[in-house]
Amino acid sequence: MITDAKAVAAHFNEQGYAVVREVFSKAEVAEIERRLTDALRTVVPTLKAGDVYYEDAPDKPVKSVFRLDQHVPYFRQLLADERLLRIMREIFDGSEVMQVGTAFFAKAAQAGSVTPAHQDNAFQNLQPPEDLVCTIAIDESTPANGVLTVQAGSHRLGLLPHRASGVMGFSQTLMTPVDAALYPEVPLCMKPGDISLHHTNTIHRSGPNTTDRSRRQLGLIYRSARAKRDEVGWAKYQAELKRLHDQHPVKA
Ligand SMILES: O=C(O)CCC(=O)C(=O)O
Repeated sequence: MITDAKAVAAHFNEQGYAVVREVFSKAEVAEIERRLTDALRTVVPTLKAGDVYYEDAPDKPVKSVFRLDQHVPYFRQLLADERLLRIMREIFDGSEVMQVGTAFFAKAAQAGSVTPAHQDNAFQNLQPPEDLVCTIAIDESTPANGVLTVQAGSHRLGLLPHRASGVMGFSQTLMTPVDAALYPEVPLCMKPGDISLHHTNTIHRSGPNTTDRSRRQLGLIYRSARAKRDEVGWAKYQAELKRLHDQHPVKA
């Protein structure tokens, strides 16, 4: 239960991340899981490159799916969950909260691949950087199945230089690693129904899934209405994305 949205916002503002336990009940997680399974069967096969990515493994399991909320009303409703919006209003302190969209990360059993270290703002190009991902755990996450790992306090560094990663679905990675002694790595180990939040400038990464069980997480992206896109940075990122997609067909 979220009892204190102010405390969550204070931790988030200080550390660039927060974890809140048991926000969604078992029944709610089962419903999210059912809707995802449904969408993976009906919607995902129709999606264009850039909205879905597959792992480079023999059976090509789904790696990530973006903007499902534009296809399935259930996911739009999930973005409007009042428990989550209460936290967002505290974090974005007085600004209108934009419900931007969803990002599903499947991290399939034995096939889920590495997410290179990055700041989401290298993709989003927002100023001020008032944007975050609220991640709902569908499966338990552990170091062995590729837990999402953040560097505490790194959101205060601003947007750092990135380079092309060559990784489909995460086309940008940090140019230079940031000292983990100064900005300690925190694995956001979660149980189904827990949520985590990370700031758009918080450095994060995840390892491969070496286990027999998936590590599915559904990200919900929220933004303050104050955040505006830097169109030059955005155009540069879009060009890099196009180059990557031209080189790799959807199920490559
Ligand atoms: O699930 C992952 O490994 C990466 C997730 C991520 O990069 C994000 O939510 O911004």
